[in-house]
Amino acid sequence: MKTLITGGTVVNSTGRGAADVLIDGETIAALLAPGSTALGVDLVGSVDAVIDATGKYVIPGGVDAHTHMEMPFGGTFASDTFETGTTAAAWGGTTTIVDFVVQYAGENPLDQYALWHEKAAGNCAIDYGFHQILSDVQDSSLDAMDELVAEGVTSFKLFMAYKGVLLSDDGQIVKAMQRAAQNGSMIMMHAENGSVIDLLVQQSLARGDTAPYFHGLTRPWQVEEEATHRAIMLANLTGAPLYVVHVSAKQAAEQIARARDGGQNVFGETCPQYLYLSLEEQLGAPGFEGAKWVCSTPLRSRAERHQDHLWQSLRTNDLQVVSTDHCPFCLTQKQRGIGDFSKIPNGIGSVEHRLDLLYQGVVTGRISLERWIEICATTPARMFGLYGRKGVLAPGADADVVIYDPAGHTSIGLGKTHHMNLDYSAWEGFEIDGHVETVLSRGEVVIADGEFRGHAGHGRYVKRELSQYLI
Ligand code: DUC
Ligand code: ZN
Ligand code: ZN
Repeated sequence: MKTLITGGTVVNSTGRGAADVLIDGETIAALLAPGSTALGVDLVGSVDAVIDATGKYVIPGGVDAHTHMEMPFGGTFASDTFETGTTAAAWGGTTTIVDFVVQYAGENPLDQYALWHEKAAGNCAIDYGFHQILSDVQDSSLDAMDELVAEGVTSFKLFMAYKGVLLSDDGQIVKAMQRAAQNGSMIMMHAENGSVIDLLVQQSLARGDTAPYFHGLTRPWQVEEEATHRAIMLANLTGAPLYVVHVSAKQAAEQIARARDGGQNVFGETCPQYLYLSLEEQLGAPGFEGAKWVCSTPLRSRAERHQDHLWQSLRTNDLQVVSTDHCPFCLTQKQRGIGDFSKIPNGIGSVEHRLDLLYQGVVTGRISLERWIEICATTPARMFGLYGRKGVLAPGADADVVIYDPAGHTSIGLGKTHHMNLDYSAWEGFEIDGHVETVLSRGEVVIADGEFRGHAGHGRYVKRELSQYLI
């Protein structure tokens, strides 16, 4: 099957230009000067399908490097399955996710890895890879790391919070970092000081401060900055590369910037919720409403201008990636925490909206068009060993292509554009300049004319290489 996308402006992280895109089977065959006779043949007549992208951007499919489909958490499971979550991702122009295999204390990492393959295989609408969460790191976890790297799981998330559930102490973190330094893998860090949070939570509940807002107040920026700094120091000690996930505090971003300026292999990710939403407006919503936005790290104060600082850090490359940390829980699940915010399952659902939300940064002049592609597709692909196949429109790459209409419009919310398995939208009422019009995954049209045309099982496991930032 050959497809020709004509008349559009191709945008890669390196630049933009008018070009036609020729797709042969699952991969991109050529980028051609506009006009179907560029090779001296009538291309339009020789292909099976022609897609007119006149006036549109033709961009690489988004790579969301941080999702939690079906994650067991807080006594329940994230509400999107691999099928519903990857379908919603496709609607939003994301064509690859990297999801987290969860290993809780006491579980075998390799068994969990096999379990995640069972959950995902045959169910995904788009391609997927895995990172592995390691909790309470043991010596056996270290050997598992080597085996997992051989399986294409080349990054490991450790937690400095959630004691007794996910947390590894500093000695355990150092052991895992030492192994990562040896086998070339990336350490991803949930950087919050868990002991301090646990104390502040106890004190808050004892005072009767039980509403969702206090989730934010008991995880203040100081615990994020401190843990980020500690993680950077431990990475420095061991020589391991470090990728700090879901950075929300400007002070944590500053720690990352400082480490990078000092020459260390430290990288930072933020998420749309930290760029747009706030402690005051969302977490502080009346009654139990704020539970919709309980996630960790928490939303930060707008008065303290964390959001502006994160946008700036994205523009200046002090932060490199925007992922979603997609971890949706329905209101019925969030209600476990009525009267005790610490029982609200942590997470926000955004996998469908990342490209649209970040495109608003282009519209408002915060980032360039090319930077939009870089932070949403190219860098996450390169960071996690997918580049070449994913994150770029070039001959030989997988034909994961989005046709984005800058003159289009997207109204986010339930009953509008919402395909996540979630009974509310954390983004209700957001009006987007721009629209994901057509999406191809490995050459197959999965979204077109306002319809999902893909199918569960199209998405394949992608065995990742080592981070291409370290070679
Ligand atoms: N943060 C969340 O909000 N949800 C899942 C895990 C995490 O670290
Ligand atoms: Zn986390
Ligand atoms: Zn996460």
